[in-house]
Order: sequence, then structure tokens, then C-alpha cells
Amino acid sequence: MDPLSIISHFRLEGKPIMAIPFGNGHINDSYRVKVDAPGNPGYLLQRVNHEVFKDVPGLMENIRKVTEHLRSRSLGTEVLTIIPTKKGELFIEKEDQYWRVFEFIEGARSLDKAENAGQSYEAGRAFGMFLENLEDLPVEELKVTIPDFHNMSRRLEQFRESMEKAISSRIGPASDEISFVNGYAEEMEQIYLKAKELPLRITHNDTKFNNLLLDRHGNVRAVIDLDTVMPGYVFYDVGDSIRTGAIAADEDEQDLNLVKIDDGIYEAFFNGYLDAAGMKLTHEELLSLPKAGAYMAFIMGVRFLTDYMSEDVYYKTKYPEHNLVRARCQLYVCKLLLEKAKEHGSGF
Ligand code: ADP
Ligand code: GN1
Ligand code: MG
Repeated sequence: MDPLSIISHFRLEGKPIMAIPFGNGHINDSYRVKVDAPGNPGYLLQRVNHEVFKDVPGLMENIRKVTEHLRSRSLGTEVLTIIPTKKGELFIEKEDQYWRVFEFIEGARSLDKAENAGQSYEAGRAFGMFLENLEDLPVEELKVTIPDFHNMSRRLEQFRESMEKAISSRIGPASDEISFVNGYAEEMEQIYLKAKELPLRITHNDTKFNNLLLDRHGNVRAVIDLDTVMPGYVFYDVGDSIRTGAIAADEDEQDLNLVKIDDGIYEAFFNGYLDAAGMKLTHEELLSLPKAGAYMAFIMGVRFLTDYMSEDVYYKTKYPEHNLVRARCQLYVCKLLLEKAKEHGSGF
């Protein structure tokens, strides 16, 4: 369906004049929509990936609750604003495709990794505040939008199932990555089993660095991509930011010599997160944090590898080996972050 015909169903100010594909997300299709109303920054139209998110009404209801709750707090950041349809719905369904609209936050950037420690501190603080500000929204109020999203046991099971069905031309080039996953599977699963004792809180669950909008001074304008906000553990959020924000390379870097931890950025993220939310965390939660980045890098490596074996059905890819390259990089990131956690003598 044409985005411009879809957008006409929403309650906009002005007349839409163009819809341009936008952003670097791997899941949804996003368009920046410009309108002819003077001074209006326009809108972000998204086709929600219904293969990934089976319950779009539940997901949109989650976002409504979370954004309303955040708006009622005194925040330093902006909150996503849902634009309803002309009939007052949170989304529209046309030909089994689901569309929604947010106000466009203008003059902000999303970066794939932090450029300096200042940005990283602010990112940590923003995600910490996100946790803190949602503390009094009961966890049970939110639907689980993707079951077992960061469940290591389930992700490893899916990986093994994909291996059974994979064609040999996909298994051959991935032999090193398959060995790495098999070698670390038990250690990583143990972390998950221990995590199940931790308090279940409302977490974002997709805190990669480009799910923040920053202003030109490196301050956070908004936490975005709220599709996976649901019950989770704090170390998921800390880990996903660390594996993306604190590595001096892209998530899909092909030259592993360029993949390094930036210690200043790494420490700054923890400082920011703990300054905002540290007082709320239990002793066990604090103990879980040093290995968080390694855990999340490993689970992403497993998921990218699973998708490579399944011939790229989940993530958007730019070339045939893209998922393998992503998996290779993330498993390497896992190795680096695990070494760092062990240096610090992580007790989790
Ligand atoms: P995906 O699930 O595909 O990652 P996101 O919700 O993260 O989708 O959106 C994709 C990109 O669009 C973001 O990385 C960001 O650059 C941009 N974006 C998302 N929401 C807004 C918004 N309200 N205003 C401006 N840019 C946005
Ligand atoms: C996806 O939607 P996006 O691009 O922010 C994925 C995350 C992965 C990430 C890897 C719903 O995030 O879990 O960490 O790609 N989101 C979903 O880059 O699967
Ligand atoms: Mg995103």
C-alpha cells in the first residue's frame, strides 16, 4: 500500500505532501511524512512488522499506557506522541498490514554508536530514568509483545532447530560461529537461569544506541522504539546499550580488528544508568550488570546466526552474508565483553 494513501486516514495537521523512507531499523518500515502546515515538523509513519509482532493491538495499547505514564512524570526528555486515526484508533489495518503514526521529533539524530563518553553517560541516564519513571506502572499491565524475547534457552533451541533445516551452503561458511555458540551456550544459559531470580520490571528490551534521539549537544531528546517495552530484567537494557554504544565499530563490522571496547564510553554508560536508577536496584541486579553486555551480544549473535541459517526471514539484510557478518561481529563483541567482565571479577 502507498504510504501517502495510508497517512490520509490519520488525524494530521495540514495536507501530507511526501513520504520518504527513513531510519536504520531492522524490523519496521518507517517513513518521514512532510505536511504543508507551516512550522509543523511532520510525522513518522510506520508499517509495523506483523510477522514479528503478532498482537499489534496489544503492542499499541502498551505504547499508549507507557507514553501516557511517562508524560505524567516531570521528565527531562520528550515522549513519543501517538497520532490517532480519524476514527480515534491507535493504528489502522489495511490488507493485513498495520500502520501507525507518531509526531516527528525534528532536529534530533539517532546514532548507531556513541561518539564520546558524554553521549554515553546521557544515554545511560535516559534509559535509567526510563526504568525509574515506569516503576509505579504495574508490570502486569503490559502485554508480552514477543514471548521469550531474551530467553537464552529458547533462542538456543531456535538456533538448533534452524541448524537441522539449514542448507549446507549456509552451514559451511558459519563453522567458526557455530562452534563459538556451542562452546559458550551452557555458560550463557546459566546467566539466564540465574536472572530468572531477579525482579521482573518494565524494561525497554531494545536499548540499542540508535533507539535514542539525541540533540546536537549529545543530550537525549527521547527514548524511542517502544515496541518491546514489556516485563524484563534490568540487565537486558544495560547489556543491549553496552553491546552497541560502547563498541567502537558498527554492529555489522566486517573487520574485527576495528571492533574494540571503548573503556571511557563503557564506564560512562554505567555511571549514567546507575546515577539515574542505581538506588532502585537490588544487590543481585547490580551483580548481574558486568556480564550484561556479553549476554546481549551473545543472544544477538545467536539470533543473527539463526536467521542466516533460516535464509534471512526475520531481519532486513543488505547483502546475502549480512546476517552471518552481524553474527560474527556480535560473537566477537561477546568475547571481548566477557573478558572485560571477568577482569572485573563479575559475581553473576
Ligand atoms: P525499528 O523498529 O525498525 O527499529 P524505530 O521505531 O526504531 O523502528 O524507528 C526507526 C528510526 O526512525 C529510528 O532509529 C529513528 O532514527 C527514527 N525515528 C523513530 N521515531 C521517530 C520520531 N518520533 N521522530 C523522529 N525520528 C524517529
Ligand atoms: C532489532 O527494531 P530494531 O532495529 O531497533 C531487534 C532487536 C535487535 C536489533 C539488532 C523486535 O531492533 O531485538 O537487538 O534489531 N528488534 C526486534 O540490531 O527483534
Ligand atoms: Mg529501532
